[in-house]
Amino acid sequence: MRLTNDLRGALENNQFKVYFQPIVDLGSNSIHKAEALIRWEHPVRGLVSPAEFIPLAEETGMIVEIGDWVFREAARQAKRLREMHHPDFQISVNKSPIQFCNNDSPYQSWFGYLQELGLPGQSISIEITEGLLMDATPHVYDKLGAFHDAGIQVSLDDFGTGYSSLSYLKKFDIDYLKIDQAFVRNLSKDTDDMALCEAIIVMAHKLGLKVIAEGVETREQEELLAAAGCDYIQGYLISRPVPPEEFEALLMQRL
Ligand code: G
Ligand code: G
Ligand code: MN
Ligand code: NA
Repeated sequence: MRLTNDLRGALENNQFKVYFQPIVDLGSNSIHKAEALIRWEHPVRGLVSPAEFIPLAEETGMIVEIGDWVFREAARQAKRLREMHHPDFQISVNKSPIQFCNNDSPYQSWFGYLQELGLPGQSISIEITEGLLMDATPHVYDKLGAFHDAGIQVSLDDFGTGYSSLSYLKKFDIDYLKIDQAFVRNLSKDTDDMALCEAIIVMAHKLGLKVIAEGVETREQEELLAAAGCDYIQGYLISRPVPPEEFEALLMQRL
């Protein structure tokens, strides 16, 4: 397929870019976290959504190399933001389940790269989905354990949309739950969604996890989530994912 062929050359031809979306700490109203989201600037098609090319990258195994590249970009940005803006700045990176099955996943070299940059593990968090934990092999346990030992934090992405058996919340060391935007979208009208968000937040806190709500687009949603005790929010209300230069400008404006 055409797009798959183009994808092969995209890394060498510098067509990928990592954008950053701020995550606001509701307690202090400050930004010391962001999610890294890859973008593909295709020479003919323009911006191609990761929703379109990440599945292709997974099928072809290219996700391993692409994921490695995203990690390095994110780590470099974390270093810069820690020096310039906030000493505890943390960037979260999405990890596809394929990156856990694959034996040649470069994750060991990630720890080396952090050391090279003089960054502690806490400068990075990885976002995984419930699907990965549902059919977790010993291999997955080992890798998550290795991340944890390196101080890298773990966020459970799209929480509530998978087969939430919840038992894995006990089995794995997870630091953040990210409430999926599906529960946030109609928060001000749908009392069921409000009940679900409140229950997720109470449960997470009792288990010692912090909660990040995704897809926050309105002030009203922010207020409802804050009242429910949510720790962090992310969404268009604060900013869309933006290129690193723009992200830095956004942080400066808030000072
Ligand atoms: O960026 P957007 O907001 O359009 O993201 C669409 C989807 O692509 C999301 O599910 C997101 O998690 C995924 N995605 C974005 N960047 C990355 C990445 O670097 N690695 C992986 N595995 N998925 C990503
Ligand atoms: O699967 P994951 O949660 O990593 O993907 C996040 C996706 O949600 C990205 O495509 C990102 O661009 C998008 N996104 C981020 N904030 C908002 C928002 O406030 N509203 C909507 N509709 N999408 C958002
Ligand atoms: Mn994510
Ligand atoms: Na997410």
